Amino acid sequence: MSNIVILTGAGISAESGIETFRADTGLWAQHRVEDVATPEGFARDPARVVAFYNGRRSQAASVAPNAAHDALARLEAAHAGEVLVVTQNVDDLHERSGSNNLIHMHGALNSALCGACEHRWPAPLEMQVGQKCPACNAPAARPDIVWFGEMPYQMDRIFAALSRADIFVAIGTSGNVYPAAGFVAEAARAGARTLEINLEPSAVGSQFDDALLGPATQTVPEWVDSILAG
Ligand code: BJW
Repeated sequence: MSNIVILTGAGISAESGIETFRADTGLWAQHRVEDVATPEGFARDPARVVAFYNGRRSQAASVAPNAAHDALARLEAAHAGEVLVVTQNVDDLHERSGSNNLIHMHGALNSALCGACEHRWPAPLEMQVGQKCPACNAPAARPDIVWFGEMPYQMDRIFAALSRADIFVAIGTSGNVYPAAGFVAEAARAGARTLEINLEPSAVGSQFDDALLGPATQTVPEWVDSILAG
């Protein structure tokens, strides 16, 4: 009975129509990271940041999960051991496909966070700058997103899962952002077999035991079928 930890990145949602970050025409080619994905950028120009995430939230609401998300939900339902999906994505396509054992380590578009008391509540489709927190009334609402320099969520739970993983798979992530890019080394140290699924080898591709190259909507269902076939 194997325990499987799966790290997903923007590539798994690309074929649903959500842009990745580091492609030539991706989000970081259109916006400066410092402006939209740092606490300093939010402090300088909250309207710009709120508008950026409002646009991303409405885009995510307009697309559907694809065969790769569906295959991971199928794996969780049918596999005898633990299946944990750790996603860096802030869209909700994994949960809409039926994945339940899921960690959003970089936050979620559909959540709002109070910058004063850390209360969380469902984000409206259009957040406003200075919206009041329903718990403490401070005008300090922000998108519940982990920006550069902030601590990703549920790291203790992720490292505990990596330490007991038999199989670690990274899907559609470029391996440029830490701590997620370090999970393959952590899993390998714990004795897991490691697999990278991507269009091309990532920045940390040489650290994986195996690679499956191709679009996620084909490669992920193929891999899930092979696991479920035993
Ligand atoms: C397909 C496909 C298809 C396409 N099928 N595949 C120096 C060394 C080490 C670390 C650091 C350092 N300096 C600073 C740091 C830390 C920093 C960091 O890593 N910086 C690097 C840039 C060097 N990290 C942090 O700050 C993190 N926090 C942290 O470390 O806390 C600890 C700490 C706190 C305080 C002080 C000190 C330490 C936080 C990182 C937050 C990342 N946030 C973002 C934006 C917010 C979310 C959002 O707006 O959506 O998260 S950045 C962005 O990158 C986003 C993503 O989740 C993340 C990863 O991107 P991803 O998913 O890999 O996408 P792409 O576009 O890069 O790649 C897509 C891949 O898909 C490609 O490989 C394609 O080939 C593939 N693909 N189509 C299969 N159809």
